[in-house]
Amino acid sequence: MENQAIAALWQQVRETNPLVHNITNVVVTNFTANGLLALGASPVMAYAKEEVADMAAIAGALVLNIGTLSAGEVEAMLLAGQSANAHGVPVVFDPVGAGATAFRTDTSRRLLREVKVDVLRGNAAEIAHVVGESWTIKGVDAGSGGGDAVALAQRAAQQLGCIVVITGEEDVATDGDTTYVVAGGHPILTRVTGTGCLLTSVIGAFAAAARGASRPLLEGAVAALAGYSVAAEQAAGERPAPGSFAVRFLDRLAELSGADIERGARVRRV
Ligand code: ATP
Ligand code: TZP
Ligand code: MG
Ligand code: MG
Repeated sequence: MENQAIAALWQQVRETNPLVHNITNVVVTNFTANGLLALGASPVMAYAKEEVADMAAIAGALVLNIGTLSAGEVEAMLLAGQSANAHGVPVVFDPVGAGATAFRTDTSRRLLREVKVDVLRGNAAEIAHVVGESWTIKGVDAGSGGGDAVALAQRAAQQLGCIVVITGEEDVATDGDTTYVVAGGHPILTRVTGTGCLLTSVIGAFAAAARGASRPLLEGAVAALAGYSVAAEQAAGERPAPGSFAVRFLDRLAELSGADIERGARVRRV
């Protein structure tokens, strides 16, 4: 995928201002809404089972995130997901902490069984546990499992029949057939909570934009990863610290130009 096509999708998000319906966790709600607004998307958080089907039906994308899940929220996610499926709205899923507890692992598998998920995004440990493989995990953080993230993503995509994105020092995005690796970003991202969750919602915005532009969803996911990494590098600067980085990162998401992406995006097909 060429950097020019990535820049065009960033432009598409800003021009089309897609509505992204998030059912996400209490830790990252505000950061996610601000990140999507900075990007040029339109966030909405709606959780009540009385309304989630209606909201998902009119959204450009639905993002499900089990970071602080409860039984009632899982019920709402199933209703929202099934409504999104019925209306052709792309669904992006972040299985936060899958593998850390049985409830998270079982819920992730149930959502993937009962909702047609278009893009699954997590760290390597989460994705491994969703598909029944092992990887060390510590709470909602990936741990230092080691292993081949590209091969894991490809196996998961083939098993689940969806696009799988595994993030870390380098990010992988694959539909099980075509695979991209995105380099860049900055380790400071791991010291600000919600940077993974926001990325999942940003992938939601790009899924909506890709669909609107009749581009493959895989390209949307890759464009999200690549621009996000460039924005993080710019925000980190010389001596990054978590608090000021979080603020500067929102600014860079808002101001990232097509030229920045064409110069800075580091995507390779493997
Ligand atoms: P974890 O809980 O393991 O931190 P996460 O859900 O927060 O996972 P990350 O894997 O941290 O998600 O990904 C969030 C963003 O941080 C992505 O853009 C990813 O590329 C970036 N990132 C993570 N680790 C690094 C690193 N060591 N160097 C550069 N970028 C990184
Ligand atoms: N606990 C439950 S959800 C959550 C924490 C700390 C946020 C995780 O965010 P991310 O983006 O996966 O780092
Ligand atoms: Mg992280
Ligand atoms: Mg996460």
